[in-house]
Amino acid sequence: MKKLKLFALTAVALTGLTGVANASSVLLASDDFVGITFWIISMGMLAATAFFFLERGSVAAGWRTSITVAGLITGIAFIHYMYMRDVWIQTGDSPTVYRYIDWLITVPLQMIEFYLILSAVRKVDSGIFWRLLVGSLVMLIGGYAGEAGYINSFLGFVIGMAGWIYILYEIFSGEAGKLAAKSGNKSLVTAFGALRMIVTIGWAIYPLGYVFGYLTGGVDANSLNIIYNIADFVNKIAFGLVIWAAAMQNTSKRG
Ligand SMILES: *C/C=C(C)/C=C/C=C(C)/C=C/C1=C(C)CCCC1(C)C
Repeated sequence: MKKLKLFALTAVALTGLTGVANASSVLLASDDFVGITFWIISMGMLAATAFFFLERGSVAAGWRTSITVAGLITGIAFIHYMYMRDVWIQTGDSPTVYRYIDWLITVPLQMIEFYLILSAVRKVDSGIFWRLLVGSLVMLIGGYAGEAGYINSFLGFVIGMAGWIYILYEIFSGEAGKLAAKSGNKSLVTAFGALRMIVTIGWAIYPLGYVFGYLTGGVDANSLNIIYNIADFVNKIAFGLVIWAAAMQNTSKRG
């Protein structure tokens, strides 16, 4: 256990140092508010990652994997934020490709979380995970094709929305939603409900960013990036904290 913690912390510290070594020659300007949000969020992701890895051992065994995955999500986002921040500060361009690579890894990991928290308290069919994965791929590939200009940006939006609506269907009315309701575990039901609200309200910020950035006449890179940055802060860090809180509740009841 100690070794694992040490390893996790060393990994986090090393990536932090690599980032410092990569630091650009162009420094953050005091009026670059978008750049400032990139900095704040990258540090938030670092802190959350250290927190989740250190807390992993404090929860009941069945919940540990979900806490590890929460740390992986913020850790992967932390590294992408270091690159995104540099692209923004040095060029003033939207770091679209890094953002979508980050989403492409972290959104499926969040879909795994729904499966993991259900399986912490009961037996579940892995079909739940596969359906959520397909929904998230349709959402992200549609959005990327639209943002990167491979297809018409409105068409990309429609495809992306279809994927998201499918995910919402699965967690509200599909098998995942039904299993959570029937689980009989109070902390799980609360956590599942909170994660569902994050995927509904927190995630709605992204399509709004897309609408303001791409669909309402010309790309407004400032608002698009601020909106996406704030959304990531809520949807990755708060998402993990909700799981951690449920895990702690289940743990104290047992111990
Ligand atoms: C950590 C990153 C997360 C949770 C990213 C989530 C991204 C979305 C929910 C994106 C959704 C989009 C649509 C629903 C419509 C089309 C464009 C997207 C890809 C921005």
